Amino acid sequence: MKYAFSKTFLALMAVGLVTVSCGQSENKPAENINEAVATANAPEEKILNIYNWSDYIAPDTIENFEKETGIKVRYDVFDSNEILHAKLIAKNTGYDIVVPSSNWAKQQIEGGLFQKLDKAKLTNWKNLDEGILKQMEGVDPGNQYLVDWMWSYNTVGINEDKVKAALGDTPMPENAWDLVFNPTYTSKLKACGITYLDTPTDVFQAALHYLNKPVFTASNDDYQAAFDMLMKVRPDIKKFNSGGQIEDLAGGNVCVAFGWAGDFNLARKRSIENKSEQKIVALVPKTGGLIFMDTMAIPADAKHPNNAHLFMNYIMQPKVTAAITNEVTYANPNKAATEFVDEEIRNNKSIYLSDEDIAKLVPAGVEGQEAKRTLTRFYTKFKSGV
Ligand code: N2P
Repeated sequence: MKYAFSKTFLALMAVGLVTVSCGQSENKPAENINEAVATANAPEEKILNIYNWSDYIAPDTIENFEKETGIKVRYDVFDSNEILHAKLIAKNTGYDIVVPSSNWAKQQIEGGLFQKLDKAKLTNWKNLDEGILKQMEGVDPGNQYLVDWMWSYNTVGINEDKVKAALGDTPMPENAWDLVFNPTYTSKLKACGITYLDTPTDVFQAALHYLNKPVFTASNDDYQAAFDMLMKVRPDIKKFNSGGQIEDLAGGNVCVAFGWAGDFNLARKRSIENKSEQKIVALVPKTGGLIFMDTMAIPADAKHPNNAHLFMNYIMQPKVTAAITNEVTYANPNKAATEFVDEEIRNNKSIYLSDEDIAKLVPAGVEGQEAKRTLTRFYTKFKSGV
């Protein structure tokens, strides 16, 4: 694969994603036709409230949008799907755009938490990669609710020099996941600092993958096995922290992380910018990582849906999306943006993966509610370490 998703990748994304009809309830009909027309045409106040992942945008993305449109943006950030999901189900988030990962978005669509996109307002839709759109139908039939933001995968990131020094005579493992899940390695790496994402689902998905078990399982025994394995490395883990990994790696505070590949590349970039020059690398495990795709959606009760559409359409401009990729080192789903992506990023094989590596990624799936409760219970015990 060069600059867009390959067929292999797209086929993978589809596996495990069951097409379902959406459960969005219809809005209460307007009393009469005049009222309906007035509502549709009512000018919105020039405000837009966005809730996105931390470190996921270029410095001038919002500023340029505000200049172009006169719309004032409030931009808040979060670090886990769990946090966003809890807000969405409580309703009245106050946000007009949120950015869940696609597997979480599937459940949110089914739960009626989003409103349909008005494609007539999204004139830049044509720039999106057709293949991705097709695969997104696995979570969003007819591409009615979601617009891709960026994609990457969960994996292991290292500070190469510090890890080699901490391992001493022990060679690097064949399987990169050993660095965070095998006590032979973690006991040595403990000295330079191991950090994990602080989300129950991400940690258990990766642990199940390492154990060659189904990643999106309903089996209590599977979660128990993952928990037992995780408890063996628990004493060696220094931190549970999602959004802070970039800074921790770039500052040399930790040497190994279980986290997002994009953030590891960004940590390397930041360490070059701040002249600490840490050799931070996103490893592409031979056994594969776990793919994610983060998507923009408009909450059902958003107060500024028209402004939300304007923002989505603005983001879908090739240069705007490319500038985000160039800043945050995540691959984007905009085909027309590729020519504006820095060559160094386009050629980075841990950002734009090879076909072979893509074929090894674990496709996004969804745990049932009961399974989520089980793994969250196990996670809490694991994190507390008792
Ligand atoms: C960007 C975080 C990516 C989020 N800093 C993982 N879904």
